[in-house]
Amino acid sequence: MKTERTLAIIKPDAVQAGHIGHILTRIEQAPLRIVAMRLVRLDRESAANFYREHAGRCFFNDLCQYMSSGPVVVILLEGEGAIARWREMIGPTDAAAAPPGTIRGDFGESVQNNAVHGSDIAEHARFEINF
Ligand code: DAT
Ligand code: MG
Repeated sequence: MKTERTLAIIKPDAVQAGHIGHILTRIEQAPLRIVAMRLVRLDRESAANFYREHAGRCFFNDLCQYMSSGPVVVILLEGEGAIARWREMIGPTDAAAAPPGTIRGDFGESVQNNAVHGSDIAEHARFEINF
């Protein structure tokens, strides 16, 4: 399998709830390599740009509001098949339906407040890392 880079974000709900350490532990135990990491507060415009593929969806405004509601931890990850592996570790989008053992299942609350982001495909990973 080839070495890839992907973007992870610990979202405002998980930062607020004090789950940064637990989620970083999952990353280190995977193991995925942390290449860069930063605590940032996104403004609404940056959140909208980041999620531009969803512009026009009914949940878009709430999503941008939520993503800019508090600090997030943005993490550049690297590892073998990192894109698919990270997606597997985080679980399905709806945290309420995500199985125990997945990050969203263990630390998320709902479809919107789902604790973490992960790039879904290589093309999006490239955009998100540059972002
Ligand atoms: P994922 O984050 O699993 O890649 P996505 O790209 O379909 O999911 O959606 C991006 C984010 O938008 C998701 O993490 C939470 C929010 N979202 C998606 N579908 C939603 C819905 N039906 N209601 C509310 N928020 C939603
Ligand atoms: Mg997505």
